[in-house]
Amino acid sequence: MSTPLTLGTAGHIDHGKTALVRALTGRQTDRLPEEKRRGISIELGYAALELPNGRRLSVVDVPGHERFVRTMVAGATGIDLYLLCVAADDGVMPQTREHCAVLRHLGVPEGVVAVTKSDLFDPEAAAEEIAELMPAAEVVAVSARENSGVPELLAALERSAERLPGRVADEGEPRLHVDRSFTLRGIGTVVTGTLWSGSVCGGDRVVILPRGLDARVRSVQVHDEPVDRAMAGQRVALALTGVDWREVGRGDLVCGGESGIEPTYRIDVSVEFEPGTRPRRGERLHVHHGTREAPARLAALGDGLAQLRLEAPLMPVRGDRLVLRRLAPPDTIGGAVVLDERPRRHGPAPEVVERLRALERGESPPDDSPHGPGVSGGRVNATSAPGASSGEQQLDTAALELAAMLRADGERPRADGDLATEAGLEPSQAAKRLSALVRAGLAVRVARNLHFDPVALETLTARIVVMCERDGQATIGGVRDGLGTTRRYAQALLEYLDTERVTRRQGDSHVLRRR
Ligand SMILES: Nc1nc2c(ncn2[C@@H]2O[C@H](COP(=O)(O)OP(=O)(O)O)[C@@H](O)[C@H]2O)c(=O)[nH]1
Ligand SMILES: [Mg+2]
Repeated sequence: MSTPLTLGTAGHIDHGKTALVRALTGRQTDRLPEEKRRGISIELGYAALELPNGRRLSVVDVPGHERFVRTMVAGATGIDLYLLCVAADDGVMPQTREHCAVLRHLGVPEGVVAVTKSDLFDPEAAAEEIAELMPAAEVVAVSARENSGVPELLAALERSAERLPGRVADEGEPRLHVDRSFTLRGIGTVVTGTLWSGSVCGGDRVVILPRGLDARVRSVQVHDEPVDRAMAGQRVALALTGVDWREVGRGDLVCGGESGIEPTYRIDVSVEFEPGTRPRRGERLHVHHGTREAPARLAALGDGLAQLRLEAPLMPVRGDRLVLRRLAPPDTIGGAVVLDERPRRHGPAPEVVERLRALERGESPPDDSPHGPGVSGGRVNATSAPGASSGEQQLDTAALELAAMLRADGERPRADGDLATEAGLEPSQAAKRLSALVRAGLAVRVARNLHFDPVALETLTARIVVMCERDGQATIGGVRDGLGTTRRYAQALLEYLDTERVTRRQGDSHVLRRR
């Protein structure tokens, strides 16, 4: 059996990614009402693709909107090959470039470029721009409307898949970065994601990080079909017992009980920046790993090495790839490879560089010192660990519990007071932890006494923006009905978008500001 592979789409908004996935797989991956009506992808979409030679690929369809690059990164993480779509009439656009940078820094070397909409426009000019941007890639002109170019595209994907080195079967402990969790009647908690390494089968004990929850795998599915064992490279759905579906979500890591992976707030890396985009000294960046992200500051160590000091935990392993994004103006500015996932806090020094270079070569340095503080047994449990300086505050279990509640509440989070009661905290203690979560990017304060999970808020924002684009404006009543929510949430969201300068109030309605 050939090794399982996952294919991810990439490319600017409206460049025909979702239409092409549909032409290839028969599956409509846009599911939200706004996605269907406006034809804009907001969430990740999934489908299975069987190539003519019988090889099966998992397909992840990503959004192209500039606001959703973090969703794109979460979808592109763990993919083996890309399908970059460039519209013949538009050519290379900003998110074409940014998605290419993300793919490069994630280390996805293989894939095919489709010049889409070639029924509308001669694909030649777009093909020339692509040759400059991705000189090594095969380029195929297609039209999803006329279903032309599809056999050629499939053949190019087959060739691309064959060039991949292929994974070693059963490489180590299982690691699955969760992109969704939900509950199914009669089955219970289900999480999905791409299995990065190892294999999983029913009965396995797993740990869910960063909170360190124990669970057991009840059953495993790949593309809606039950399997005995899922292998690295497959998109997998795991039914879990021992955890509620609301306790797990996008950004979490499901790993083997013996993996030894622990959440960390510091990572030593080798970095590479896009031309002309070095971060300013002390600039706050976003570090993306797996389906999770954390704000961080980068301390240069010299010689292309750096220490990332994180404000929220990540769960990387040596050799993993990270994507570095700038917040304002938002853009992907580089990538990094993990050399030490739990270093001490240190600055530039010859012995630091020497040690990291040794790790990079795969050697374990003689003085392999004990790891940094603050985490043990896979659980984050120190508020402020000894050795961590101010500005490197770590989140305690109560904070992570509040974050998990917000994530579970999704589009309708309970008020701050109810969060405190549920967690058994005094309001002032809860407020402190909510502020820490906001600083760490794990919660967003939307109104007095109301916080949202950032992923849920991003989707809601997107849906409201799409409504505004469609109707020219949005009202409280319109948002309430459109989102199927209550007046209270609709009002809080619109006022929040005004203060964030996404929209502007005009009488009783809110209109989009020009970006
Ligand atoms: N004429 C033509 N229109 C297309 C083609 N592919 C997509 N479209 C249209 O372009 C718009 C955007 O397509 P979509 O697949 O949603 O783009 P995405 O944002 O990249 O996923 C939709 O209105 C599609 O119907 C094509 O091959 N030819
Ligand atoms: Mg789309």
